Amino acid sequence: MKTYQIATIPGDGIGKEVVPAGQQVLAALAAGSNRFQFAFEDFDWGGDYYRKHGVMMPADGLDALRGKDAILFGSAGDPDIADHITLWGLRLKICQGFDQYANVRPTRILPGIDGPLKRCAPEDLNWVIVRENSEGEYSGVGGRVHQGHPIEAATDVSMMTRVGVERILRYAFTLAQSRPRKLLTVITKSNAQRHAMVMWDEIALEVSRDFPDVKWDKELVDAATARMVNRPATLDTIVATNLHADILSDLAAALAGSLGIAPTGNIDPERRYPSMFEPIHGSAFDIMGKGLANPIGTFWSVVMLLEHLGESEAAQQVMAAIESVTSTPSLHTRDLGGSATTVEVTRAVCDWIKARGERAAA
Ligand code: NAD
Ligand code: K
Ligand code: MN
Repeated sequence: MKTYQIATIPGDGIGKEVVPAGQQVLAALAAGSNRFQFAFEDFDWGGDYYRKHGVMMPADGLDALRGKDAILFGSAGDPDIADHITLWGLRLKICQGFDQYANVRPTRILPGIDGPLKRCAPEDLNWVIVRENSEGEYSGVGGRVHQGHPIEAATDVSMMTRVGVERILRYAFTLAQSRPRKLLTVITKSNAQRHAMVMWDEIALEVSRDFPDVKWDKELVDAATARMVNRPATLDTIVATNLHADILSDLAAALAGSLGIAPTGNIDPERRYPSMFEPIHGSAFDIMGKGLANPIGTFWSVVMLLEHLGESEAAQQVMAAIESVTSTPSLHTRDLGGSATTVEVTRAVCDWIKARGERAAA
C-alpha cells in the first residue's frame, strides 16, 4: 500500500474550515482504496502563529515541508495583521521557496451552477489560466524612502527574467497542446509596459516555434477582460503575468459562478519540491467562522493534487462527487444562492465517495 505524505496548512479565516473539509475527502477516498493511504501532517502556521511568535511560519518551515508529496493550503490573511505581512510571510514564502513557478487555474461552469453571463452555454467557458508565480509584479523588488515625508517615494519593480518568462510560456504552450482545442492566448500589457512586456511578447514568438500545432494569439490585459465576458468561447488556455493572471482568475471564477469554487495548483513542474494546492479565494473575513464557506474550491484543488500524484482515477472520482453536489440545488452554499453549510456539502461529497467505493467492492 502506497502512503502519500501530505502537509496541510489551513492558515487563516475560512482556510481553517475548508482545509479540514478537503482532508476529510482525501480520508474518504483512502478508506475505499486498497492501493493508497494518506499520512497527514498539520501545520498551525498563519495569523495565530504570528501573534505568538512574531512570524507567520518558523524559519525552518520549508525544511518541514520539503519531503512531502504535496501540500494542501487554505488561506493567509488575518483581519488584525497587515495583508502584505500575512501573504509574504507564508504563502509567497512557500511558493517562492519551492520555486512553484506555474500557478495553474482551471475554470469551467460546473453542472447545476448558474453563471452571471447571459448567452453563455456551459461548454463556452472552459479555461485554464496559467499564472507566472515566481517573479514579475510580485518579485518583491522595490522599496520606500523618506517615509511619511512629502517627498516620500515607493516602488514595486516588476522584474521579469528571460529564464522566468521562457519557462512559464513553455509550460503554457505544453498545457495548451495537451488540451483538445490546442489554443493559447498570451496576455500582456506591452503597449504601456514597454520593456518587460515587450520581452515577454518576443519570447512567446520564439517559444511558439517549438509548438507548431498550437494556435495562439496575443491580447492586451484590459481587452482580455472584455473578451472573457463577451466572447468566452474564443479562449481556452491563457497565460499571463503574476498580477494580471491573479486578477483575471478571480474574474474567471466569478463568471463561472463563484470565487468559492475555483481551485489552483502552485506547481514546481520539475518536481524538485512539493507542489501546493489551494482554493484561489482568501480568508473571507465576512463569512469566517460561520460555516458558510463553500468548500468546493478546496475539493477541486484536491482533484488537482490527486492528478499531480498520478492518482487520476481517484481525481475523477472526486470531480464526479463535486459535480453531483453542484447538480443538487439543496447542496448549494450561500455564494451560489443556496443555504447549505460547509459541513453539509462536505458530508455529501464524502458520502458519494463512500457509496461509490462500496458499490465497487460489492
Ligand atoms: P476573499 O477571497 O477572502 O473574499 C472575497 C469575497 O468572496 C468575500 O465576500 C468572501 O466572502 C467571498 N468568498 C471567498 N471565498 C469564498 C468561499 N469559499 N465561499 C463563499 N464565499 C467566498 O478576498 P479578500 O476579501 O480580498 O481577502 C481577504 C484576505 O484573504 C486578505 O487578507 C487577503 O490578503 C487574503 N487572501 C489570501 C489569499 C491566499 O492565501 N491565497 C488569496 C486571496 C486573498
Ligand atoms: K487560498
Ligand atoms: Mn488572488
